[in-house]
Amino acid sequence: MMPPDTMFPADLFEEGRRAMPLQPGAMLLGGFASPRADALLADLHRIADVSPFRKMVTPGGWPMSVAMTNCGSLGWVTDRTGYRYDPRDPQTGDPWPEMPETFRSLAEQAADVAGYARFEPDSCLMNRYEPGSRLSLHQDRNERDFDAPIVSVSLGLPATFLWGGATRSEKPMRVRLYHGDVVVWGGPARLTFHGVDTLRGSGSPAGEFRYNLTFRAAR
Ligand code: MD3
Ligand code: FE
Repeated sequence: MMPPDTMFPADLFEEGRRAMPLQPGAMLLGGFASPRADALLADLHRIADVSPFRKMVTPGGWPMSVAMTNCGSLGWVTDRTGYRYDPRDPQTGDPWPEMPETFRSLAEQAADVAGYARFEPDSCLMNRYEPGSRLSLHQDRNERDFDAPIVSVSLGLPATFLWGGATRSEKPMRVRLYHGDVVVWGGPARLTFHGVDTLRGSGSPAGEFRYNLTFRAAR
């Protein structure tokens, strides 16, 4: 068996993984990250030892139910002054931890498989959900250009992803996302409204949290 990083993306699909278009520009790669999940989680914990998960405060003053941290040259943050990408962790005053090669290669290969060649993420927002956590419907629009896709990797407990339309008023579809699933959002899907329904505990061997990594070209 070759180490995962030397495999071609096509080999991963021959292990029974499936690609499913969700809408034009958006592709669900079921189980794409599964062979590397343990390595991704080890790197996630190493990053969180330096820049811990924390519940950031929205501009309205309420702490989010999702705990977040970042790696890469820019990190997404929110506080009373608003949302922004920041080169430093406001909690430590230091630059965010470097994006590990395990993260970068997975994101680039997933984008490539979904039809977005030469994706160069400079930011990875890491979300940690506990039972009761939710993420309300929103667009990701703090990035400098919307030509680059966003790659999302789900790890741990399953969650129900809310996949809306081009306006907030469209009723979202519900898609279950499992450990190892990867979704790539670009092109006409890039500004789709989306969120995550309240996480339910399961007492399963998947652990007590759901993690989601979102890779962005924030520039
Ligand atoms: C569709 N995270 O961090 S990932 C976020 O599961 C975020 O933690 C969710 O939304 C999570 O901003 C959803 C799937 C996702 C991410 C970015 C998108 C879907 C997207 C950007 C545009 C359209
Ligand atoms: Fe989002």
